[in-house]
Amino acid sequence: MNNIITLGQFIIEKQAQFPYAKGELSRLLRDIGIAAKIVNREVNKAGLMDILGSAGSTNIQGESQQKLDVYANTQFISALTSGGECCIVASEENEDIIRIDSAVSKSARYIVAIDPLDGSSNIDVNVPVGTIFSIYRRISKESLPGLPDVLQKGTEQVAAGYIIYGSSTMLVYTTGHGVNGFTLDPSIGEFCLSHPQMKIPETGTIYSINEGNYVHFPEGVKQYIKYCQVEDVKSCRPYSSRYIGSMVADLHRNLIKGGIFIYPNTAAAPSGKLRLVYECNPLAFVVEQAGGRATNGFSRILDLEVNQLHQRSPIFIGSNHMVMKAEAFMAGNK
Ligand code: AHM
Ligand code: MG
Repeated sequence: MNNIITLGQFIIEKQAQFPYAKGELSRLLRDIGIAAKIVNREVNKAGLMDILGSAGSTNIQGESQQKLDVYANTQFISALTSGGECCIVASEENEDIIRIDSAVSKSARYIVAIDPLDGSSNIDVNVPVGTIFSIYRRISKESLPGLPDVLQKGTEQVAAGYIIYGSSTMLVYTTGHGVNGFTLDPSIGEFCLSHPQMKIPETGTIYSINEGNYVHFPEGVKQYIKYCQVEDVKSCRPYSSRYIGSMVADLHRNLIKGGIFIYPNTAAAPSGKLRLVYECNPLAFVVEQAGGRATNGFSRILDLEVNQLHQRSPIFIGSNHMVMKAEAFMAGNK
């Protein structure tokens, strides 16, 4: 085994570059990595256990919860609670923030927002699913930590990333100094650095959108889709359409190969489907750090005001040139 750098070693090395760092963020990232391995174990053997299918409950969004949704949520919350570095967890699966009241957590300086199992409607058919996480610094000083600590703009994130439970399991994250990807080596049970300093290609040939909703899309999106389908040798069009329906998987592919992912507003969902706090902001941070772009069609995702925990936003995210092109179509149809 030559030159293997595990996630744990990498985090410690990075921390050493910041002599005043107290190691809390490092420990938080380590806790997320541990919870990811536990969830990965269950996702991997899902077909063998009584863990597939609906849990018979609905989450705050009114969506049916899968048993694995509930399992992943419990694992991440428990890892973050026992770690002691985090004073609030906000989860896509919970209506309210979870304030961690243990003696150590009262003085903890970090807030974590998670979508514990994104794309969970795909679990039963063995399609990749993911976990998305986002870390903020607590802004409440004397007072108890609360909702304002969570409702910070995406620009205030100190770290964000995702885990993709796919043909191999990867953890990809940024602390604002580029993006690094780690692949889980099941034989040693460690995430190992496999994709250092990830960069998204400036442009690509893949567009990802649920085209079944075409009739409900804004005019600018309809025109951009037509643009993607028109033949043009110079820009390698027509582009390929690839839509897994699991955002982490669609985004991960586009991050590596180049492409654009769009979940726009529709007539039925005027603010789109995806959540700003749990999905859009963390993935926008990762993609920007990889050299890409993320907007709501008009404005940068990371600059959007966050007013509600479960706020939704349209998203156009991926390779710089492709996102800018889609924005140009949106601007022509304001
Ligand atoms: P979830 O958090 O409830 O799993 O929903 C988010 C998922 C994304 O992963 C995916 O991109 C999108 O929903 C797919 O939605 P649709 O089926 O409307 O295309
Ligand atoms: Mg989700």
